Amino acid sequence: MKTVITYGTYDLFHYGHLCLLKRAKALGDYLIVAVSTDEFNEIKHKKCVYPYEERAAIVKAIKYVDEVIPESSWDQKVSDVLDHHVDIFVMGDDWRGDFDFLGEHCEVVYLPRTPDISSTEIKDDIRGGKGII
Ligand code: C2G
Repeated sequence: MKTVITYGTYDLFHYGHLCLLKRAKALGDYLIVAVSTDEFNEIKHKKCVYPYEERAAIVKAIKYVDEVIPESSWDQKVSDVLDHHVDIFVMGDDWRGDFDFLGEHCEVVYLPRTPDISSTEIKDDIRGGKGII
């Protein structure tokens, strides 16, 4: 059984997230998604609309996802890969190169981002550019 892991904020779940998770699952048999906690998002300077519990529940409901774990620090990836016997680490290619260090523990795959969609753009669209949210 091939285990795949990926990490993300997954706020305002959108088609780009879905495409990433679908392709990540297609690389193996079991997909773990580490969803960043609200506290970790503070560190990432990412302001979320949905709290962790809701972001994690939405990701867990996606049929490609087998397990959701919290991502609470930048430094947990090596132990996650070892603890969960991960074979493949996957991220969108906006992260290309950032996680190559994991290559000594598992395969590292960067997948092309889905163009023209992001949680930030969705927020801007809803705001209509007025920044009211
Ligand atoms: N993604 C994508 N296409 C988009 C938007 C996002 O393929 N149009 C991918 C990202 O590359 C990432 C995943 O979807 O692999 C989740 O994206 P975010 O929720 O924006 O994750 P991010 O805030 O980049 O957090 O330790 C890693 C971080 O937790 C990643």
